[in-house]
Amino acid sequence: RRLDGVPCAVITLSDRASRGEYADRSGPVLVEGLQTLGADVVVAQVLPDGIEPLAGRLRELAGGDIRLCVCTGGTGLGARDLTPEALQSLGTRRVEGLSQMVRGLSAQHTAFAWLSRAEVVQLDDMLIVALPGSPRAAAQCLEILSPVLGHALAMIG
Ligand code: MTE
Ligand code: CU1
Repeated sequence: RRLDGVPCAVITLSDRASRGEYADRSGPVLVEGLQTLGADVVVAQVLPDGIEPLAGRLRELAGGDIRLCVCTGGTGLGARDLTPEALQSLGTRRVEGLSQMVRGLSAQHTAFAWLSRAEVVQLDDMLIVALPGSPRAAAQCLEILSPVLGHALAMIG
């Protein structure tokens, strides 16, 4: 399988899910998708929207064993959609082609895909993938990226 044994994290960004106002469904969808690819999901958590919670957590994770961190939510145009800004604040290196791949192939499902500020970036030896928030979008986007994630991680080293 494409991600056999790769230590992964899944982070859901949602103010409401973090307050317990509704159950996070996208995180579990991504955990299952990654496990199906063979990955070892060692972190799965919900954080509130905003720059600091995500940036702080990613800074911690970057020092450890996690090679792939898949985030969901906060890529839209709302005032609290700040996932791309959190990634930017860390001085990450953008993998422009993979962001384009996510949007371009998602557009086969919905034209709203072009509204997503989904991103793929590198932070040290961790690849960070920031996907839209709905469970359906998260599943579709992971599927879109799955053919290239293994090779991307192999290049990072
Ligand atoms: N991408 C895919 N593959 N499938 C989807 O259903 N939904 C879009 C888009 N990308 C969608 C998608 C919608 S409706 C929005 S508003 C944006 O992602 C941003 O989502 P977010 O604000 O939940 O991060
Ligand atoms: Cu939308």
